[in-house]
Amino acid sequence: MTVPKTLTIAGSDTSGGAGIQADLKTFQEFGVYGMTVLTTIVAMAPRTWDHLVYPVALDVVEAQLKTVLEGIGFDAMKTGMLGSVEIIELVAGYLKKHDLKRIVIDPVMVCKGTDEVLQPENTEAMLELLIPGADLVTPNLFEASQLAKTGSIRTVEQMQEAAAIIHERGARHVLIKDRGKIKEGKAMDLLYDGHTFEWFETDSVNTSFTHGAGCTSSAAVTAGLAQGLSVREAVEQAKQFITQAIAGGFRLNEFVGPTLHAAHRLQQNDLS
Ligand code: PXL
Repeated sequence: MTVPKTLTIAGSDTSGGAGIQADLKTFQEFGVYGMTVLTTIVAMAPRTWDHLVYPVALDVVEAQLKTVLEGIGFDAMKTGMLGSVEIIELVAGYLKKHDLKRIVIDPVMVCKGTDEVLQPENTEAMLELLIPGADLVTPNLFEASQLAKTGSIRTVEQMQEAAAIIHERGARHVLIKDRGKIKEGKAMDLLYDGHTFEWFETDSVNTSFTHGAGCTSSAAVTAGLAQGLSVREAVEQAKQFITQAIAGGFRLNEFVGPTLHAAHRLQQNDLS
């Protein structure tokens, strides 16, 4: 039996719901083998939940990249929080050098709850260095508005316009994800391949326990690509998975509630 191999190049979310933890849990749920290159460690102040972000030293990131890219290989990979322009440059250099395929770029800019980009220079570096080689870019509405340099996105037409602009920057597919802002009560995701706008629509689950949803959804698409699905098929499979994970979202403490990665295999009774 050949086991599909996936890689995530991302940050560690100490609280376990997002980042590399979400990616590995998701890979496991799909039965694919997960590997990691850790770029940043995020800890939280216990009384305020202010995020403390510690980038991993560049030579340590490089040693990890070499381990996987030169020592093992993969069937599909994704990026998450990359932490600094230097890390983005390093990762982009390795992806190019090895002519890698099935690359998902999740353009993480902030953690949930804030609409302020911590490091705007990272957005520019992602646009220049990572988007052009991506098979799929998976921004939420906010990240899409930053990448496309549009104002805030509120309508179906604005979502399509942003997808087209990001596609122009060199991504082969763009998946923009929304929950409730475009159409009340709906989670509307838009996939654009340069020719067709395709909508994936579900009822929006009424919960604020969605921490890590973006990471989980892009990891689910990555797992599908590693299994040999097309981008479209992988997006469809991931949409079902993330909808269930959000439905199983739970309170971790007074500040945060993550999605439940195992939700798709649990009965409704187990979740309530
Ligand atoms: O959800 C965005 C995100 C991504 N990666 C890491 C994070 C977070 C938010 O907390 O900590 C490592």
